[in-house]
Formats: sequence, C-alpha cells, structure tokens
Amino acid sequence: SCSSAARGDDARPGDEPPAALAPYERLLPAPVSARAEGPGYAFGPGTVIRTGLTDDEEVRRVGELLAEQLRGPSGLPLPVVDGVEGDGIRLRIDGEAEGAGEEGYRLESGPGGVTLTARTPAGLFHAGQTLRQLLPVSGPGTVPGGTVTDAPRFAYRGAMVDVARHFFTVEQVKRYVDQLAQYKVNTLHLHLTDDQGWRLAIDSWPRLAEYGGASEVGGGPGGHWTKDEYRDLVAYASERYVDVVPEIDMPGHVNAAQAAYAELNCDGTARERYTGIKVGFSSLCVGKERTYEFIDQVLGELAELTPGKYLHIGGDEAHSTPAADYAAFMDRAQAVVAKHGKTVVAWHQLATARPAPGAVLQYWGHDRTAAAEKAAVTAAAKAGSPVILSPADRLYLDMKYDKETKPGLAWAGYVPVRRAYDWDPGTYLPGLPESAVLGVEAPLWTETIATRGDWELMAFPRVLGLAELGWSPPTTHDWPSYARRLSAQGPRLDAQDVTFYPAPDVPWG
Ligand code: TNX
Repeated sequence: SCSSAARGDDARPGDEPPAALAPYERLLPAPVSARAEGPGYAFGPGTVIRTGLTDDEEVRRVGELLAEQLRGPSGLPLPVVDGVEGDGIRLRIDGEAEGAGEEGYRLESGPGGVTLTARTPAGLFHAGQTLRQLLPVSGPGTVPGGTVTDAPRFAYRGAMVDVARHFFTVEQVKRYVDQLAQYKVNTLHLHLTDDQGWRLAIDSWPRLAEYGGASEVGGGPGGHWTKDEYRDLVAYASERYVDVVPEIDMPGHVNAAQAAYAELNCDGTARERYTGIKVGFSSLCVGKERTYEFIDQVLGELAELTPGKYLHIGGDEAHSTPAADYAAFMDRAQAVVAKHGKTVVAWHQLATARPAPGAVLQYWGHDRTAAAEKAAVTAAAKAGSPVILSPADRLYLDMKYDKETKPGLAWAGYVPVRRAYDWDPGTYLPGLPESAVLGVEAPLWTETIATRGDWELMAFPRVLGLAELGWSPPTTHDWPSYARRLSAQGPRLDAQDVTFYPAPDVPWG
C-alpha cells in the first residue's frame, strides 16, 4: 500500500520492528488488564468457534462474524458450532460476569482454547476484536496463554463522516464501520445534509434528495442514499455494535434544502445550488409555520429509520439566524425530536440557547475557544446535558497533520498524531467533571476530501487515538507506549489495505 511504500525503503525483509511487542502488550485500545501466563492455544485446521445454545441467535451471529473476520487472515475454515464444551474458541454469555458492564468482557487463553465471556453480545463482539489482535497478521498462529479483563471508560466512542460536502457510497461507509469496530468504536454519526447536498431520501419531500442531493463541493454530481440503502447501512453497523446517529443540520447549513424547495425560504424563492466551502450563510425561515411542518416530517421519517436513541439536529454556525430566532427555533426543533421519541444531540452552540432536559451537547471548540463559550457548555452540563468531546484541534480528522498534508484544512491548527491522542477527556474542559462526559467523537468533514484514499489518510492513524481515549483507563495513558502499540497496528492496517499516514512521530517498523 502507499503507506509501506512511503516509509519502508531501508527496511529489509525479515527485519523486526524496533522493540517488537508481545501480543498482550500491543493491544489497542489498551485493556483494563492483560496478563500473559502459561501455554497458549494454537489455531489449526480443527479449530471451531462454539457459540453456546442453539436458541441464542445473537451470540451465533457474533460467532459467525468473528469466524468471517478470522478466516481471511488465518486461512482456516473455522466452522461455527453449537455448544460450549470442547476445544476451540468459546463464546459465553454470563449475566454475572464481574466488572464487564454492558460492553466489557473477559478473555482467557490456554492450551484447550480461548474462552470469551461477557454479559452481552456486544461484550462478546469486543472480545472477538481483542482476539483478532492476539493473532498474527497472517497465518494460523498461537494465542499466547493469558487473561484479558476489559470494559470501556466511556459509553460513547464515535466517529462522524460528512457525506454532504462530498457524497460517498454506502459501501465506503460500511468499510469505515469495519475499520472502526475493530478498535471498539461504537457510534457512527452521519452528517447527512449541508449547504452542498442532501443525502437521504425523504418520502414526504422527494426533491430534497432528488434535486438537493445532485451536487457537492467542487461541482461534482453528488448523490443520495435510498431509504433501503440507509436501512442496510444501519443494520450492517448494528451487527458490529455500532449505533448510527443521523444528523440533519438546522437552522443553518440548509442551502441544499432551500434550493430544492422555494417554500423553505422566507422570500419564497428557491436558492441556487452551492458548491463552495463557505459556512454560515443559509437559514431556515424561523417565522414560517411551514418550516416546522418540514422538520416534523423529515425528523419523523428519520426517527423511523433509527433504532438508536439519538437524533442530531446540528445547530452549529447559524450565523444568518439572529440569536433570539435561533433559540426559538431550537426550542421547537428539540420538541419535535422528543415527539418522535428520540433524544437530541446538537453541536455545543445549543448551550447558548435553551437545551432541553437531557439534550446532549457536542463540543467542538479548541484551545483558543473563549472561556465564556466553554463556560456555557459546562453550565449546561451542570444542568443535566451530557457532553461529547470533539475538540477541533485534537479530534477533527479534516485538520492537516502538518504543513505537508495535501487534503484538509488548518483553521484549528495542525493536528499531528501525538496531539490527537495526548490529552485527557476527563479533565479537558475546566469545570466539566468526567461524569458529565458521555464520550468522545472524531468528525471527518469532507470539504477537501473526495476519495477513499484521502478519507483514510486523514482518519488513519489518528482515529485509533480516539478509540483509545474512549475505551482505555486513564492509568494506561502514555504517549511512548501508545506510539509503540500504534506502530504495531501498521502491518494490520496494511493487510486490510487501509491507506494511512506514516506519521513521523510514530516509530513504525
Ligand atoms: C466547522 S464543526 C463546521 C463544519 C465544517 C468544519 C470544517 C462544525 C459543527 N461546523 O461546518 O465542515 O468546521 O473543519
């Protein structure tokens, strides 16, 4: 792949990476505890995956998926069978599994096999991802003897993609889901609409996707997803224990909708399509009743497509909406979300209006964000709004790594790999206790990103830092150790044909 070509010129075949890590030391995200002990389990042609009782269909599905993920690298048949007795890989649900919580697990490896135990199928899925990392990148291999006990630090570990600025296929998004889920990321936030394009078919307003979807930054053809394609993506993510949080951005970032429907404009005139990269120029018509019929129907259809509990309503950069109008609009938009049985997520600007009880705020400020703006977020958190941290100068995957990075923006500064990882979400915002932090999310805005290669180059390896910050206990936080573990992921990413930036601050082998 491009990454190995870019870095490997003086490495000879057979060279070990500097200080090669033993399997239990290279896990990423770092687990709560991992201990190597005694002889391990050798995978071979006879290895089976045992998924307990026949009637537990979900565990069976987790087993099938794990088998699929291990077959390619190992070259083994790995049949999935019922029952738990006997050698091999055993998946066990245990309602009492200590310390496991909703997503945690225990992995025990010895000569007779590897036992994965969790309270939930999600926990078993995560255990399976750990097992993948304990095996070699290719070939059957041996899982060394030992035990891993693990559970996440934060409930929400997310990544966002903006499919509005540039359109991407469902297939490409699924590929990202697989890449993320193997590092225990459990939420995919989809930025579905913006000035440049509307990407999801809405039955009651068909021109949103048909006309509003047929454009993108730079003047390309754009595109949109049908409801069936979208349902398929949501189901695919859900089988990998990734929840989809869909976003319809409002009251700003709506030019595509206003180009499709004249009635969404205060002056009753349809807007021209927009293919540039400015922000903050469009606004829904706050004083018009039709606006609220529109958001009710759109969010109603979206809620029906969404098994998860969150709907994201944007609320950022509404520079063309006066503050009082913004607050009045967001009151009504939040009520619409509640009416459809969902919980609001919005960008942190909602803190300056009136967040509904329990509305989640997504903070996207940076080190130079005004103290008053940060204080509004912590005040809302004290009043009951959980916070998702997406600091732009840490987790924005569209920020350039350094001045050499071709795609990307730099308004929040450069974000090298170390900067993306080396901070603490639990103490990041002054006055925001860790208990108010729902989790972390890394957004990928796509004004400058139009291809799978650029997408992956910007996301990898920084999104692994997000995965680690979201999952691993703070006691494991240590840049040199993280950098070594990250370097150990290089060959895995290469084997999966992931384009990643061979960042100079990481000791790649
Ligand atoms: C800010 S972050 C935006 C987006 C841009 C992004 C580019 C946020 C809530 N709004 O509209 O795409 O910066 O980095």
